[in-house]
Amino acid sequence: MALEGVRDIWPHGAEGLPPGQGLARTFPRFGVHFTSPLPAVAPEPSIEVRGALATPFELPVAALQELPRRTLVADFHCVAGWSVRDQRWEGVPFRTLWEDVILPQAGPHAEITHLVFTGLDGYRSALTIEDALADDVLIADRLGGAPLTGEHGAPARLVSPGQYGYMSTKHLSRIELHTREPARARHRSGGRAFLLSFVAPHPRARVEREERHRHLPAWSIRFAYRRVVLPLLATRMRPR
Ligand SMILES: Nc1nc2c(c(=O)[nH]1)N[C@H]1C(S)=C(S)[C@@H](COP(=O)(O)O)O[C@H]1N2
Ligand SMILES: [Mo]
Repeated sequence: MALEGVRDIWPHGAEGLPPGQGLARTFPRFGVHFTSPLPAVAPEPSIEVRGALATPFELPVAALQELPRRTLVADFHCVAGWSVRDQRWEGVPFRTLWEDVILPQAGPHAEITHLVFTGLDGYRSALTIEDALADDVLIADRLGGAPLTGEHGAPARLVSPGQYGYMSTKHLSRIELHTREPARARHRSGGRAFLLSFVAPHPRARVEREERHRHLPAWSIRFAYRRVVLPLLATRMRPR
């Protein structure tokens, strides 16, 4: 089912979507792992917190249940041009995790400017601290009223709906604190990853500003995605 949804994203239903986006019929599993199996999840998974902090620690994913939680309904936008509307995520606002859990363990440290979020599959995204602390950024463990499925990032994922989907690391296993922009913070370029790494992603990736890529103007890449990348993926992404 993965690719069914993005095969015909354009142009129906695009009214009111951000610039350059089309509506996907279903919320696909998408990313640099098109044909990879889902990463194995430990029976009691946890998220490592590392980098520029006094005491690195592990946060059990189960602990998300004990923190102040929030439900967030938001559209989700992939830089390749598909969007889905009104996804209902549940989890802990990242800002709550930051203020209540991470900062108390951080001790004296230089100013944090970036956070790197790594997934069990090795995927990485780097957010500026400003973007990570935005109102609508969540560490989500539920979607649509049910626990997060493997397709959408079990056991927990970052969700930053104001940014293109590549910032929203699935299968979250590590959060790193950085005091400057990390050099190699984006998707790992494995053999299968080239489709998403052939152009440098934008460091902010704000959807409303159409910040798709660091160097290329958005319009130049829309066409390539719609005519080349998505159709290619549609034939390569197999139903599981
Ligand atoms: N761990 C991990 N997270 C990831 C990806 C990935 O390949 N691995 N792909 C990203 C991209 S490009 C997008 S658009 C969204 C897609 O989320 P979905 O699979 O829930 O639709 O996940 C993002 N997070
Ligand atoms: Mo994406």
